Amino acid sequence: MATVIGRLLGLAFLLCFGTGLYSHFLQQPLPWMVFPTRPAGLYQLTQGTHIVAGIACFPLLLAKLYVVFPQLFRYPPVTSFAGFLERASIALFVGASLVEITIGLLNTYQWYPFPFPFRQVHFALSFVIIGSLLVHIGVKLPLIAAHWRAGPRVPDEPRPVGSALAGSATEGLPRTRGLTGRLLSYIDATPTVPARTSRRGFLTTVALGVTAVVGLTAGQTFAPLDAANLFGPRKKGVGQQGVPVNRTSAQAKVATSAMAADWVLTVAVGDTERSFSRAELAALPQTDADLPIACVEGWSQMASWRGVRLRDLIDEAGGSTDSDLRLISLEQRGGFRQTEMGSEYVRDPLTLVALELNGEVLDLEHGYPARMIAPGRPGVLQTKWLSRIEAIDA
Ligand SMILES: Nc1nc2c(c(=O)[nH]1)N[C@H]1C(S)=C(S)[C@@H](COP(=O)(O)O)O[C@H]1N2
Ligand SMILES: [Mo]
Repeated sequence: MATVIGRLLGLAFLLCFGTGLYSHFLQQPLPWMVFPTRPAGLYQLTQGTHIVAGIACFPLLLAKLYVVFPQLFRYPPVTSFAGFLERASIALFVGASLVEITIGLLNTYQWYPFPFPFRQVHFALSFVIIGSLLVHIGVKLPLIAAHWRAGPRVPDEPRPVGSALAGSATEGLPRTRGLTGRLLSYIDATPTVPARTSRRGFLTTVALGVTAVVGLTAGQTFAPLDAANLFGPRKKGVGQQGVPVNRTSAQAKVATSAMAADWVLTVAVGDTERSFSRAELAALPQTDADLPIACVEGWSQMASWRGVRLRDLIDEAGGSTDSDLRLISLEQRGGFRQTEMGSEYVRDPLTLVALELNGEVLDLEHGYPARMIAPGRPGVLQTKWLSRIEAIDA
């Protein structure tokens, strides 16, 4: 049972780790990194998977802890070096995992009751988790190998949950010497604990738990599950122009500057600057694109945008689409007032300086007078209330 749940948990953690790294590097790329801009919903998929797999970790981790619980508090706790490694990696793994998924869940609710920066800690802990998981698997490797070598078990009575996990798997195997032998005998010495529930009942409970927490939140990303989205913090279609708003114009303190009659979007390339009023932007050729807003916090929403192709605007201003860009918002403070965009997004014909959303003039809350919208990018980089676009010299 510990193995079955451990595998599922391992899979969920690997999904979270991979999609998490992708999200991290999109936001903080290394200089040589180039990202795919298509499919347009790629980030919606990876980040939706990240949140869903993370949420599934709650019942899985609790189930795993429940199954191995008696062994966690065995006495004496450590009798050998291998045993020490095993204990230490588990302590680290369990502690770090619980903190990781808890702050991750709180983040989806935009609630930060902890005194440290979320993103850096979530990122750093993921390496602690994967590292301790590798040590854990490494230490258990002899046991895992012995299990596979032992061949298929003869079907017998349903095995109770909470019975000695290892003892049965190594029964009848010849004793080996060295670290492996010490480890096996260490694990074999685990006392058998009485059955607390049947295997089938337990697995059903875990499956129901996973289905419930995933089913009741995944709708914030995966549209077909929208109706069942009871606990996801955002609902599809709720918000101005049918799209949720992440940070409001009031929070960003841009209500006045965004509505100002003399607003212009300045495009700076090399030593030249060109400013476009909203009317001038609207007079340039307009393009329609269906692109999602896909927030790192897990919600996403498809929307129809209309505006000027970014590459046309850069052309118009005399720039090259081989340059990376810096996008600057009217917002004076806040982490997302300034973002950078790789030239792969500049060249993509779906990347727009959007002036309209779902058939109407862009709402102030969605970034009026103009906002960036590009395929395959995290919501945080879809800068609202644009003020200035600068080419970054290579
Ligand atoms: N200037 C600015 N742009 C911003 C933000 C912000 O705080 N300031 N938030 C970003 C985030 S986190 C998301 S998810 C999207 C959400 O866009 P929406 O509010 O139009 O749905 O806008 C992005 N653009
Ligand atoms: Mo976001």
